[in-house]
Amino acid sequence: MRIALTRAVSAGIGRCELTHLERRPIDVERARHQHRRYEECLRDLGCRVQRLPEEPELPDSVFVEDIAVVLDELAVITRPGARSRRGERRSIAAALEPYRPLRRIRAPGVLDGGDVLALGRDIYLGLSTRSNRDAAGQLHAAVAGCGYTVTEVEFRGCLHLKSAVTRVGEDTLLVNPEWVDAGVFRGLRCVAVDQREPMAANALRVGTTVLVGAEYPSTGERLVAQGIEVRPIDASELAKAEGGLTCCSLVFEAGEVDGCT
Ligand code: CIR
Repeated sequence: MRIALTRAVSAGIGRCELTHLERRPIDVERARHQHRRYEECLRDLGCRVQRLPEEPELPDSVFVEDIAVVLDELAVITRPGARSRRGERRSIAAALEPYRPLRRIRAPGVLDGGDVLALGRDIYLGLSTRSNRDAAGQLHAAVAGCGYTVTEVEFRGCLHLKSAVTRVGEDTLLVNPEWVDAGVFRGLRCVAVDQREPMAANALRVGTTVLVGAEYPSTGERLVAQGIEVRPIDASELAKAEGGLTCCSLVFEAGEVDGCT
């Protein structure tokens, strides 16, 4: 069974962290409506949505992706780069514990899940204002026994690595080439976003379907032209908090896989 772990939008989302965006008022009810539609879409694609209750004191807590890296064999609870987000860990760890053995990133490491792009056994970690080399070493130590490699990636212009690149097919990535050098991801086909839609690269693949921001129709068309099934989804209010489509869920199979040393 495929689980999608989510969390209700915080009443405090207007006080979210912002790095590359100007602060604009966020309509909480509109954000909640969009978030519920997002969850419905995940359900429709066969996920069992497990929604954690709202955390009014944790403005960014809807962006659960940053708090854990869930692999088939284990989950790594991160140490978010923004101090204001560290209180999000307790409830995410409790929610994941029934499904996976847990490992943790510890100080001085910092890591946001949005910087982690796992492609099979190849894990790419974006070095950013939120994720550092110390955490890359800790992540490597946690997962090497399961046969994963961790490659550090430089990028620019956006918050997280997955703002710049996400997986949209078995061997296909959606990339904003202004923000990351696609040559890093050897052997994979890259589809570039329409340059008028720089934020479009954060797409969420569930099974063989890809959720793409409804605000980015031209990039969506590029994916359709590649034979990819696309679901446009409006997350424009959450985007004001600098969050995209991958950020709002942790999607994983319920059953863990044994066999790591
Ligand atoms: C933050 O700055 O932490 C939030 N306002 C946005 C986090 C978005 N998460 C993601 O891209 N994985």
